[in-house]
Amino acid sequence: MTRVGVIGCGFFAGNHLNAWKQLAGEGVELVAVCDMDAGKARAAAEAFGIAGVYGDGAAMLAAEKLDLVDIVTQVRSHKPLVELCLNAGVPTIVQKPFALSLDDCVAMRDLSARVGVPLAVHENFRFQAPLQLAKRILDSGEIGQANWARINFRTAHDIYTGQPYLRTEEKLVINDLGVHVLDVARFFLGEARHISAETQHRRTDIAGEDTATMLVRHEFGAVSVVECTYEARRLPDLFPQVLLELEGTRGSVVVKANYEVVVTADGAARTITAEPDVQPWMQQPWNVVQDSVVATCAHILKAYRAGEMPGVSAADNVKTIALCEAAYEAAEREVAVRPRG
Ligand code: NAD
Ligand code: 89Y
Repeated sequence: MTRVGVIGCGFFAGNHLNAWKQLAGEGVELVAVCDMDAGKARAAAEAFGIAGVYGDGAAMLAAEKLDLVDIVTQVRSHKPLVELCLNAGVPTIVQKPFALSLDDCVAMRDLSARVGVPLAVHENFRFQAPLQLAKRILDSGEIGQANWARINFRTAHDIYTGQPYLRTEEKLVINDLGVHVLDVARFFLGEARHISAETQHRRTDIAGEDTATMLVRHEFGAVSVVECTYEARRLPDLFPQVLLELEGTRGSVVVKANYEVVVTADGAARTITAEPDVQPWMQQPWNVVQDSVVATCAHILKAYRAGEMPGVSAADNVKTIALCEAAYEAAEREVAVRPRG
């Protein structure tokens, strides 16, 4: 049995709570929730039948015997909460973005190594069902060595009502979405040698940039074009699907709208549909993300139980954050930038 406590019961936490509940069959027990807003903690506890309700992470850790803490708060609270959990010896997961500065991410990664307590980042977009299928096809060797990709997330879905804090972030789209799509670029093509980026602030009633068009040269020579925007006014709006075009020496994998995956290998093409596993608690248009939350939780849980590093470990995510930092610098200085580390 893995006893899980969740810190943060806001907009996105319902997906984590539902995911852990869905994993009950795998031996997960949701035993405690915590939110500094007492009403939100109580509401989550009632909705999910959770006995432990707390307004403070330290109180939760002192009172409960937890095997895993899942932090689903906004980014500025991540470092103190991660430190609290790791110093209490509890394996921890923290939502994206890991932190706003690379130095803070490195400090959390290093603390995890020093105290010998695992830390992972809930980076879920690479777990979207069609991307997982594309990765399995790539790993099978069917399309040969991948050497070019285009990854995009283009939407004008109203994200600001559910997440009003996004309106006031002065660095918006790379920190909020770039973390996902640059992570996907690393997932398929490996580490980045350098990145160039153009950012745009197309919507005038928000504080930050809402569009980023990035070009990555990867260590092994591959190139990716990585795009994310909250200001693409087109229908159908595919929020929150990530699209992918991946080309290799023998063929390609293209993830199109609505989970259609076209695989071309040695001159022959076939189409597969990689639908997310839709559960009754999920709703459109979020279900591909909600399914990826379950997959991310299951992946990290399995790795922690086996004493292994999850694919989305803190050490892995530091490289995505380094790429985001380099993208902001590249856009500002109008040059290609090598990520730190
Ligand atoms: P939110 O503000 O709606 O909820 C956060 C909750 O955390 C609030 O209820 C707040 O009271 C609580 N909180 C803050 N500090 C706390 C502390 N120290 N102790 C206890 N409770 C505390 O935010 P949200 O929209 O749910 O976003 C949370 C995180 O999820 C963000 O990092 C966001 O980027 C991320 N997110 C991820 C995805 C994804 O697909 N991976 C999607 C949306 C949001
Ligand atoms: O904050 C964003 C994320 O991480 O995934 C989708 C989102 O909620 C809005 O685009």
